[in-house]
Amino acid sequence: MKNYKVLILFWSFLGSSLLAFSQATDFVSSNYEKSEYQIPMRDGIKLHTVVYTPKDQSKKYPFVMQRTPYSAGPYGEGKMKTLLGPSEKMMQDGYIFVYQDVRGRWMSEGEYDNMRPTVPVRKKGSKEIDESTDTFDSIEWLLKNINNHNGKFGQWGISYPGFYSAASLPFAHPALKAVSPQAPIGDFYFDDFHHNGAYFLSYWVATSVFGYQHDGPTDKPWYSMVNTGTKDAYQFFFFIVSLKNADQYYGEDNFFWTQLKENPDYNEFWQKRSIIPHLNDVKPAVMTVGGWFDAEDLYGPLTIYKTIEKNNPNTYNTLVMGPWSHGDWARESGQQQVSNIYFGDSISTWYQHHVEAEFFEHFLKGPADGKTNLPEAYVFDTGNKEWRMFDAWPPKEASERIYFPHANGKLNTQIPMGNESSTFVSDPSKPVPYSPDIKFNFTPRKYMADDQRFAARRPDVLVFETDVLEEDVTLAGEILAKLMVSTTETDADWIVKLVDVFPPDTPDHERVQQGTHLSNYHMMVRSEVIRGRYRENFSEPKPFVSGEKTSVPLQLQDVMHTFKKGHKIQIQIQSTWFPLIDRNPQKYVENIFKADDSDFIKATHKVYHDAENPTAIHVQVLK
Ligand code: PG9
Repeated sequence: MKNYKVLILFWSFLGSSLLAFSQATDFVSSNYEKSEYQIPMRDGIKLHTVVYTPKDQSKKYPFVMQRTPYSAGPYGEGKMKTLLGPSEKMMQDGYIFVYQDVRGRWMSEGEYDNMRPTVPVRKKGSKEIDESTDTFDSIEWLLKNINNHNGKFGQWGISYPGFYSAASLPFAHPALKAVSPQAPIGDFYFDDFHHNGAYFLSYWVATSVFGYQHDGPTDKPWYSMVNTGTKDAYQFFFFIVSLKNADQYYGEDNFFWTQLKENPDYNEFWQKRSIIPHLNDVKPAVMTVGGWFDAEDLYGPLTIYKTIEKNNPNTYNTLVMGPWSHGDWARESGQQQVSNIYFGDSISTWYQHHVEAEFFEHFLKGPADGKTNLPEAYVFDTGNKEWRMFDAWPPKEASERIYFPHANGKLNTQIPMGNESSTFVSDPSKPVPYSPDIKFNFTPRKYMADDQRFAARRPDVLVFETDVLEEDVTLAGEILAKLMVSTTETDADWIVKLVDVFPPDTPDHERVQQGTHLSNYHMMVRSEVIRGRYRENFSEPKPFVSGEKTSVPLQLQDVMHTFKKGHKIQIQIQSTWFPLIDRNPQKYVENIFKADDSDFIKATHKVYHDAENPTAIHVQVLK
């Protein structure tokens, strides 16, 4: 009987999906015309640009553009996208939607450069290019060559397209009025491929996509993914041991793999690729969007928003942070859920209609006076599961609180007495998994709210937790872990996790994954790593002195989370996180990408809880 039911469910799902697909395609082809252009940039390189214009020519429309490395296709006569723009709502509202292959990708000419550096100064008549000049030249051409527009441009994009949106802000074209960088990459040393100097091994397969130059405009992929031969990433990378053994998969022709290996420190190569230093004199209105459980780009949205706010006090600049994984806000699954945590129904649709569409409507079709009905910060409390509105982010009304881990496993606001410490053996040959699941993904995702009991019960993960809370505790804003540590060796990674421990009587909902329950669930709220050699300076690595008590400050990304009465606040500290990140040999070597297998050694680490200079977790609390 059960199989019969599954079969009915499958066919009805398939039927409704096909219906939705055909309705969407029908809507686009019934209401929009598509045309394709090779737009010349100031240096002569042509960028392939696909333009969808409303058939109803009774009114003039603004443009809304996306620049992407992931293809502006489908290409060719009569082949249409099924969805135009950030949402169905905006597709139905009517805009001229523009999709462009960025330089060096797909049907565009030129050479690709990951996170292409922004040219810091504009010299009149110069042929120097960057993503901002390519956007400027494209807007200039489209204004002149596309009919029936109202002279205003918007831009949006998620992830890499989010970076291209943010990269359009320096020296923006005057017609560019509204930009929404969504999960934008801010800096590849703190987003995606690295966090604080630790290489994200979980991005290794993606090096194929961004590591090869195409031979010229093409509508077919020019790269291929590595066949790893297994669905178990932990197994695959475990047997690779040192990253130099991965060279068998990526040769010299993978320019990005070479760049990653040759630039382990935060040097000029990465610094000049960050968009953060260029967010001055921003003229367009900006609405930055991100997800609290975005495993790919969380540094980007928060840092871009804060930097624009700091450098451009008179610019319309707002932030939306929802209960989302990477890009969830662009799709509606009905029930918004990350890992096993359910946040509510139709949250993405509500955002698309009442936030995103409002922003673009106001600045591209409306009064554009900044008097939107939107707050400075629309932020979802992932514990109370409700939206909050603030007139600043982080909220001015939050105050600092310091939690101290103690040798007895407690976490509280009492400064430790005495000279105690917690000790564990960190063994690269038995690294702590970053997830309880067996998988091999293109990029990490689900772990951001996974149950952390699998780790808490290991001897190489230190666990500190409060007593059961007698009242709600709301964390809102930045978190700084001031670790006081030592190691018997000369290098170490430090991972800190902030965990919400649910009460034992928490009931399951029907979509909890097999093998766990919400009873006593250890929900990951926030986590972060620092490669210890960069504790003083990301550009100047420094070994540890064996046995010497050392300060390691670790900034975790912001949170908005209420730990409810009856829950516990838990901190976990560990030194391996595999294969989310690569393994630290724990013996200091010049470049970990080139370590020998024999360099990987066990180490005994200490975390200090002494009165003089204790390990401390600084949080911001909303009363
Ligand atoms: N930030 C995402 C990513 C960049 C590079 C490699 C893999 C993923 C993204 O653009 O989706």
